[in-house]
Amino acid sequence: MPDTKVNHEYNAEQIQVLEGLEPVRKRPGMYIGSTSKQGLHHLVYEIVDNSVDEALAGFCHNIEVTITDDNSIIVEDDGRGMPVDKHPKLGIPAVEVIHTILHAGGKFGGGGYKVSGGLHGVGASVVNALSESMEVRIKRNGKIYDQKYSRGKTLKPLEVIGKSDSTGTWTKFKPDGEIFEDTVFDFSVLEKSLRETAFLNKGIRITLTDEREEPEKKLEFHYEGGIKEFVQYCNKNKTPIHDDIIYFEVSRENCECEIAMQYTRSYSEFILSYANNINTTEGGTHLVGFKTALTRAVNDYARKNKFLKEKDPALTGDDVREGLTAIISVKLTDPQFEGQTKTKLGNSEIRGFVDSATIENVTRFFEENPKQAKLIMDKSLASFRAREAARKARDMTRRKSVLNSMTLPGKLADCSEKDPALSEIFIVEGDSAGGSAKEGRDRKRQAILPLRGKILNVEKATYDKMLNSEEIKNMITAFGCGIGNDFDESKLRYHKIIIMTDADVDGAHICTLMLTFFYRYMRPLIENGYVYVAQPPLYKVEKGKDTYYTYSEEEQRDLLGKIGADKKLDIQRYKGLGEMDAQQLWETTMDYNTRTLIKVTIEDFEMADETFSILMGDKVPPRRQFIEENAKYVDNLDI
Ligand code: 28F
Repeated sequence: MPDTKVNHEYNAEQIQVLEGLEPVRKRPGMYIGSTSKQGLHHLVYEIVDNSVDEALAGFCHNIEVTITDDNSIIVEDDGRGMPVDKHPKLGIPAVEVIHTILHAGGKFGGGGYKVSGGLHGVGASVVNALSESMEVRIKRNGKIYDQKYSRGKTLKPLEVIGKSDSTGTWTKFKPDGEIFEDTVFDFSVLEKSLRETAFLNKGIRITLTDEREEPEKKLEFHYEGGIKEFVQYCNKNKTPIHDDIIYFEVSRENCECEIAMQYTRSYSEFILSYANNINTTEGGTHLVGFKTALTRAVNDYARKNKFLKEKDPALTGDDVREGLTAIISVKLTDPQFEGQTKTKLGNSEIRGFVDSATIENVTRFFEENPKQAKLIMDKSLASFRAREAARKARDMTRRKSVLNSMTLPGKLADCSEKDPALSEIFIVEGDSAGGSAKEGRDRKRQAILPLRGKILNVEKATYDKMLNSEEIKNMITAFGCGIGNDFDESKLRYHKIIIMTDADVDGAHICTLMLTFFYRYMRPLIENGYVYVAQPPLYKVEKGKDTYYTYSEEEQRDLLGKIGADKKLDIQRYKGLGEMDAQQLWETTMDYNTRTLIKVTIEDFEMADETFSILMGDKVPPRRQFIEENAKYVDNLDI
């Protein structure tokens, strides 16, 4: 008997090969985050990232993404083409290894650094596992190679299907309906992601085509200016306070840092940070390095040039970032992602790297551009002074105990229920509607706070001006949860805050003004789903003794079609809430069993911030265009 013991020990890679892609189909969320729409679109980013890697290596300049009419995706690049030579150990072509073995493609560990990757470059094999069909065509060595797969399985060996004098990789995949409940791609989601990718990788040309449209819709993203143009794009609805976009990039052996920034008249900061093209929404060491260095740079320059006197306290991070739009992008070989959603950069060495890059370059910009530096100093000082004034105003109002007063506003008709989870407050436009709402409501659980006319636009008001607005103070007092840094959700007195305004443009504007206030000073109210918009009826239709209410033009047309216009119809188009009596307002808009409420959610920070800047900022054309495009009532007011 041979005495050699058969070694049944498999190493990790061999286990991976044996397991194939089954683990991916069993727990797709582990690899692409979720199987919702977000996960579906993640498949595209994985494939595009492979082309982006090829571009970052300097071999690919064009990436074309196509949504076909059956919701397949085609991604094509003009890189070198995936390798097709046989894998020494596995005996199959490299392209097949990349598509059928998990974490294959050698993009981990060895070779150049992986500078991109959705959920950190799990790449083509995961997409293959989650697609009912996948095909790759490679132009390389003067030939066109082709291979097809399905649900991670190879359908037939790699074959040559033609000749070509160019190189590149073409991939087509159709997501598996057994994995994804919804396999319809959203053009705007891909548009946003590909535009961002183009900004983050200057010079790359990315096109997105939607063949489901007639004629087909096509967009191209190409930014030689990279993140400088990203800052311009973010500021398109804001007013910069200095001409140049501050830009610098610093490289070191294993990492590079690129930063673009510009101050605007806005009162809020807008900073996006990326690591290897991944949007680090939870921040991390690169963002911390940038923020601390910027605060130091502004304070040092302010003191040195006498913008700050010796005895003045230092400007805070909030002061120096007020109105700042900035893009921080770092690329490194071994990114450590932490946090709830793995979008927080953990590499400690990056903090010092970004800090020194920032202090050096921002200080140099100030010294070389004293006029622009002065504008920035003035902005930060104005923020400091407004904060000081607000602190005094807050102290003063605290003395008057507005912010956490026990005395509720006189105009509030409170409810008797003391459990916030069962209580709701209607913020009603106009005294007459307020009167009907008070009369028609459920006094146990429904409170009414009438608002008189438009409320202050907090997007353009300083803190102390905001605190002087009667309407704003009434809402702060009625809600009981405080604002800004003092916000305490546990003190919220109502778990439904329902905005009830007229179904016309004025009403929409008042609703937006209120949402702006909530977004800027009580953002968790929106983030945690406490804010709703009431849906009053547009029409009342009476036919004989029957009364119907409709809530949209479409519903009205359907109703008229259904009940027919044979007998006399009495149709009333509601111009405002005030035209309804208490009973009608109750049964159409407030009754728990018959009303429709729209929950307000923040779909994503950028979109919300852009929307508020368009609607509430100081540039008129974008606002007019936005309202024209969106004035019709949407099903779910996703801001
Ligand atoms: C539509 C999707 O996937 N493009 C790609 C390349 C090029 C090379 C490559 C890819 C295995 C471990 C290195 C070619 N020649 N588009 C794409 N283009 N992968 S994926 O190599 C993968 C190797 O890492 C390539 C010489 N070196 C690299």
